[in-house]
Amino acid sequence: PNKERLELRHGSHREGKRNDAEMQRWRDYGLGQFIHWGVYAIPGGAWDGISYNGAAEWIRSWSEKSGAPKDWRATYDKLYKQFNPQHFDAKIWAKQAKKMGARYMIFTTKHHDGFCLWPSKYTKYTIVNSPYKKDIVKEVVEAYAAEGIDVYLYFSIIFWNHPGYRSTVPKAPHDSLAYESFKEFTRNQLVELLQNYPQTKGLWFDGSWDAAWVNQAAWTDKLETELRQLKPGLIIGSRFRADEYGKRHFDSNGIMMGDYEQGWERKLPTTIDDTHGNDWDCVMTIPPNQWGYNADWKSSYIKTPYDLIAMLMQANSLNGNFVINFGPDGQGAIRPEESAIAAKVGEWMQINSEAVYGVTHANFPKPDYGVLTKKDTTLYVTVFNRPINNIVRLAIPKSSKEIPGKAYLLVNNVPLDLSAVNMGLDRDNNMYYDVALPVGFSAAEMP
Ligand code: JFZ
Repeated sequence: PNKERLELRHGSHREGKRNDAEMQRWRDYGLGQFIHWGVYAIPGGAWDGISYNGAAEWIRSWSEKSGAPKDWRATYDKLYKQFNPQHFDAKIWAKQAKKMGARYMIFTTKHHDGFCLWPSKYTKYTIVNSPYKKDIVKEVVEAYAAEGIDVYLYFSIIFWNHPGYRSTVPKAPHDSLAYESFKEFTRNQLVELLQNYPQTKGLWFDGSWDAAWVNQAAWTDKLETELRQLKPGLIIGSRFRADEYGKRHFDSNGIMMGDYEQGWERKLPTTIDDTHGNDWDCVMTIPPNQWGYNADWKSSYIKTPYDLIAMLMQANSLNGNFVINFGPDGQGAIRPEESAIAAKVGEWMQINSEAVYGVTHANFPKPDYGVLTKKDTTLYVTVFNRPINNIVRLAIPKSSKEIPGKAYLLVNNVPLDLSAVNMGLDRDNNMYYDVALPVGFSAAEMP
């Protein structure tokens, strides 16, 4: 039965995909970089020799019940007085991201603790009052823009420290009043960021799950319109606001709110149907779930460059971008282990990036040995499970107007044997082609 469509006042602003140049540019990125940096990088997941059992950027919420030192919050809230990163050089980060092959980056201007890495006029809890003083957001935006990498600003709605912040719907009059001032503060900061950093391509919202925020459908709707007017072409994901029924990401009619789906956090779709035809990206940590710097890197599984490349290709084969997170330390240095991973991914991208940038899903049967991406008349076959007979078989739908003419390896452009195979599967809708892999070229060459 057809479900009745609701008349929504604060639902999605659009049906179907955006088709402007800015959004097409976003779609073509393929690979991005996330950077989580803030005062949480100073403790790096531990204090006084005791480890916090959670994501390092959440350490302020550490309770004494779960082992936090006495007066932990008061200690944390003073950490900005030691924030003076001596190794911070945004140009080094940007060059490394460029070498990795990232075409966009997302930077934490302010995480849940509320510490602003730019000199916001609207709070004292900013970089200006740290010993570092200089505008870090400006340095980052300019360094990445100089490398041709598009910058997106991460902004947490949650601000644990702000007197007006409420996580649940305010009931008492003084709470409502406080929250009104917090809303105005949030709006002012967003306008400030867009005005201060006109190179910004989009905003990446977080912490918008609070009941108090979800309850603000009319106001957040108006704010979204204001931000988009301020910066035509601005890209905002599905994690900004809720409709009047409190539905997030997708409104009560099931239509995505925002320009791309932000629900793929540390997870990936398996089939194209899982994506509902939406634009999306996957943001991924290198450890299981650490975004900010955690000094203890060894006690959890660290994804290998191979793991990340497999995810990158899975994402791109399903029309998504893949974003790898980095957590610089309290001095502003990206740890050597992360730099090594970035370098390895970059080596692979050096050879294979044309199978990543500007590609789309190839609407052919998915092979078991790997994934397919497509650009114009080129089909890219990324092989992760090399067939034991060294033959990669492609199934091309009979309805396809494109017939493989030649095959070669991206690594050296050497032509490979390609032959049409008549499987005699008369009721099958596919034609088959075999590509012989050279025996000397092995998966061991993968990072
Ligand atoms: C949030 C933050 O709390 C975290 O510290 C980090 O910044 C990350 C990128 O975003 O964590 C989330 C947000 C959304 C989901 C899970 C964790 N989610 O939608 O499943």
